[in-house]
Amino acid sequence: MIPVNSVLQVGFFPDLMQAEIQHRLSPVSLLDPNAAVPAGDFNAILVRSNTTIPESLVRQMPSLRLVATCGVGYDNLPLSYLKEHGIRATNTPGVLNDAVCELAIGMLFGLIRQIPQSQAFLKSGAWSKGLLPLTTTLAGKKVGILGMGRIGQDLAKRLEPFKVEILYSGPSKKNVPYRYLPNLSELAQESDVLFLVCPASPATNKIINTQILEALGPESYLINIARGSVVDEAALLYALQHKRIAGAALDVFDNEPNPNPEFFNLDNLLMTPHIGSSTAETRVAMTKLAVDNLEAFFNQQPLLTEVPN
Ligand code: 8YV
Repeated sequence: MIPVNSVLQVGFFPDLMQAEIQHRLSPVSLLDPNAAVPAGDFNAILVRSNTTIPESLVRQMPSLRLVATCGVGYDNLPLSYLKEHGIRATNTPGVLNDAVCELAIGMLFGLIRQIPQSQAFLKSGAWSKGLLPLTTTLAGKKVGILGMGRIGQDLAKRLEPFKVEILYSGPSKKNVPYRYLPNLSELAQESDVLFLVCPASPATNKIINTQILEALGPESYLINIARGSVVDEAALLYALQHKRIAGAALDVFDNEPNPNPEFFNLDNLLMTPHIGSSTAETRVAMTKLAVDNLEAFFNQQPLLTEVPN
């Protein structure tokens, strides 16, 4: 049982997620995380990973003991403040891997086979007048993955049948049958396609910079399904504008939901508005897991998926 008025729900949740929440608890809603906390004695926050919880908000909540974020990423939480004050946090790993990997594979082929450009060509009536430029085959290529965690491993398994060699980088070697390259520059140099699947953290902030993009080179592609902060966007913009890399696919950006409009003018960039986990099944599963964590907390049971902090 989750006590009435014990949970502050911060930010907007789409209908399907909200229905799942209402079914199981009666939160007090605060749409704007920068607004004053409504009167009440809240023990927990429920939030989505696209809403940042400012430290100023949690400072107003002396009884806060748990923050449950609906998302695998938790860069939206003021982790050092939470740690300092013994406030625990949960996220929703695992349940979104399928949706995120499916999008990643879709972006890969959309990008290298130029599916959006091909549809535009067809719809424009140009088919009867000319030919599209030839694209490139994935088979036989090397695919790099930065971040061989849960999602990275699921993505690698899905890539295997495409007859590619899989390489990866990250802070440590994993027990996986792929070649480990601790040096990101070397990974970029060897990869024909480089997927970013690592968590956002101070260590990965703008880790994809000019040097890495130059190492990737004019024949290779970058795909970011992690967080915008992992990429130095000015460097990427330059690399795309000057064809220093072959192309990119981005599901995530700095300054969401208003990415830099200079990205909109590029024909070697495929963009989606952070839809990695946005399937109905996945969003329900994420909400369920977030609420399961709240329930475990209020029932004094072990948390199901606690954020390491
Ligand atoms: C969504 C995500 O943006 O899980 C994450 O970390 O980035 C995505 O699933 C988010 O969860 C929206 O609620």
